[in-house]
Amino acid sequence: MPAIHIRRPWEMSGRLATPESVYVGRRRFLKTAGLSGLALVAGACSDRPAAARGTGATGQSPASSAAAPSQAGDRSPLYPAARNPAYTLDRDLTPEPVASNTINYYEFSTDKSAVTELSADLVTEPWTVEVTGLVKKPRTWGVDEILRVHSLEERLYRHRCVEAWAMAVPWTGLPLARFVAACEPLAAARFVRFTSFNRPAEAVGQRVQSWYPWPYTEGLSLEEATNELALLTTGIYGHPLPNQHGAPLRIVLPWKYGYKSIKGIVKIEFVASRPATFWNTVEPAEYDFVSNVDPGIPHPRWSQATERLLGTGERVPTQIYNGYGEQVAHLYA
Ligand SMILES: Nc1nc2c(c(=O)[nH]1)N[C@H]1C(S)=C(S)[C@@H](COP(=O)(O)O)O[C@H]1N2
Ligand SMILES: [Mo]
Repeated sequence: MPAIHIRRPWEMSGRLATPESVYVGRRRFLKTAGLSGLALVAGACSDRPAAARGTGATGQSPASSAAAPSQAGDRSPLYPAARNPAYTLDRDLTPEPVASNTINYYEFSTDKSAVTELSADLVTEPWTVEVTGLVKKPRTWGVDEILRVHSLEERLYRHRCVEAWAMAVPWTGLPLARFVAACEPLAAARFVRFTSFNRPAEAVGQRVQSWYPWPYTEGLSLEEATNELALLTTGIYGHPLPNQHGAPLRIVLPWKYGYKSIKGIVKIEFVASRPATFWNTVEPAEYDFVSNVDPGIPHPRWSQATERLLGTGERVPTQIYNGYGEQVAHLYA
């Protein structure tokens, strides 16, 4: 760490996690650390109503230093957000250049190393998310409005793709549970359905792979969506999401295979019955609705017993629920 930077308690990295200076780059880290100091001051005298700031589904106040952006498009002062120390890792963080250039995002390409370049021109500002279905508060939200109402936090999570590669990443977002609570689902709502953008003009993978059932959709039970781990995500590595990681809004579900963590969300719908999903529609025998990480259930075409860490290539045993059983096992008892 640079000697002049004194770490605040919320910046402490998880056990064995790589310091921020490694993944952000020293100069940019110093810059963002400075901005974060300003954000702390601004946050303290923010004009957001206290009620609107939210206390989190668990009743704990979110550990965040983030201030509200002053206008649409002004998102970067929110980063880096305060790290929630509850989520620690048993492995090093994946270096950002590795994580950001090995990407599944079929709207752009099935070539993991091509997605970053091909997604660069997706227009993400302005961006709205329609909340609809069985809720008391249906409405269309601008992403910047969401960020004005809800404060952000950073979490270090393991990520496990169904293809048996894995990484560990610092995400920035807000508990999906808090967003869901603000929508006030009706008693009849039992599932949440998420839909990604459908813009073949901007997404070459949607143009040339017309056999896929675009747009990409995913779904969760309401209990899963309101589990503490489910993160409505707007940032990664201490800055807003780049397009390849699902800008400006995605979810992250660290106990499930990566394809459940849908990117580029434009619609969140509360429904009574289990919705169809993209991969389950394409290949139902290989990708089920629940898709929890489970080393004991092989994919029909390969074992899930171990995973390969991006960057080092090291093979490590896969853990049930990707190591998050404490938080989620009760959902499947
Ligand atoms: N809309 C959309 N979301 C998606 C995908 C996709 O193709 N389209 N791929 C999924 C898969 S398989 C994985 S592993 C992760 C990878 O992206 P990440 O590295 O940004 O998490 O995104 C998931 N979300
Ligand atoms: Mo994946």
